[in-house]
Amino acid sequence: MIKNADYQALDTVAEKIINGLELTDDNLREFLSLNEEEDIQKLHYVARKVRDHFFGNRVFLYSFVYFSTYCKNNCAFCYYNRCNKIQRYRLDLDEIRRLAQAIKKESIHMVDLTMGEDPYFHNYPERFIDVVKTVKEETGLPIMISPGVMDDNTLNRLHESGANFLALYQETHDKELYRKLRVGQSFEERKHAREFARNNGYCVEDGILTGVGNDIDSTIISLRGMQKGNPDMVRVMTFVPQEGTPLELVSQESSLSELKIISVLRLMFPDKLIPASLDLEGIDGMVHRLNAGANVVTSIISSDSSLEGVVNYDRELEERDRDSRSVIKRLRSMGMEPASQDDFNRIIEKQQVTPILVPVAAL
Ligand code: SAM
Ligand code: MD0
Ligand code: SF4
Repeated sequence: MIKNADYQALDTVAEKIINGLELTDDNLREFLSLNEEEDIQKLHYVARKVRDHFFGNRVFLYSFVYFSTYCKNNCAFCYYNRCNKIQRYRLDLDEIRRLAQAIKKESIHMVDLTMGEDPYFHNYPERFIDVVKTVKEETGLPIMISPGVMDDNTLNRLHESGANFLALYQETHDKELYRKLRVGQSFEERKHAREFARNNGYCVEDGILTGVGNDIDSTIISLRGMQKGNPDMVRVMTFVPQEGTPLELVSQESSLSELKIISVLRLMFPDKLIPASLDLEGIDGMVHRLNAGANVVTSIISSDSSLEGVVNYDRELEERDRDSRSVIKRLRSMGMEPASQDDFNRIIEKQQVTPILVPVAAL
């Protein structure tokens, strides 16, 4: 428990962060090394103070549509890597349209269209453009795309078709660790796609994994790497070992480290979007992540959905318990509320008005 005498000092730290104080690497190391429960609670308290200054008790909600689990890549951490002998699916346009009609009834701010790097779409990008157009038509909502690495021209065409947000997580900005995680995938290409999108009208999300061989120094490299990219949204997810993958025998880290990193992200990105993913520990886990300073709930799936999450804590459960109604009920029990759609649209539109850097070649 935090002592009353400490609150004033903690409020002063929060004030300084709100007024632009930047954390040093020593600060990051100190916060990431915290072990005592009381000290960790103080870190979460300051993170909540900073978040509440910019967002109040308002939370954003994203629904998650994993519309194809085929993938040509071989990420060591991912259940859907091409070498894993699993059941896969690919939704057709009618199924996606019906899903979008159902999503329209949920109270969410954005639809996250996610796929593996499925050659069916990557080799014929107009197929993915049709998916984005269909979901935009049916929902009228902002759209996040999580397609993996796409070329500049395709990103521009997707933006013109209604995609507002690109989620493309580096996993780590520590190049040595990157090579072991995103096997055979170019670090620079992945980084470029996010930067190109950011400079051409998209909001972008970067993210890292923890519990995947990242020590504190490696984590600091990733935090600074994300900071350099100036993303609109930043995330951290605890690595969950997946059957049939090269890292399946790694023991899963507790979420304590993820919660500390969420709070550190809040202190580094005071007014940005930071998600509490339902994929890891569902709605109970959401509470801890919001209390650590997150302000978005992601991976919302309707209770009768048979679609995958990414990590799927609830794959075996009869009924998914991560629909928007259950999420909002728990939010309200914490004194939090869904934000308005206007609040969210203002964030998206703010990105649109930033100067679009015209690639030199086009001058
Ligand atoms: N194929 C797209 C891509 O790789 O960018 C989108 C797929 S999904 C959104 C990919 C993300 O989920 C990864 O970038 C990683 O951050 C997260 N993820 C995948 N497998 C995971 C696991 N086993 N544990 C935790 N996070 C995982
Ligand atoms: C989530 N399952 O937010 C989703 C996924 C992709 N843009 C997001 C990792 O947890
Ligand atoms: Fe494919 Fe994405 Fe999974 Fe990597 S993380 S194997 S690119 S679905």
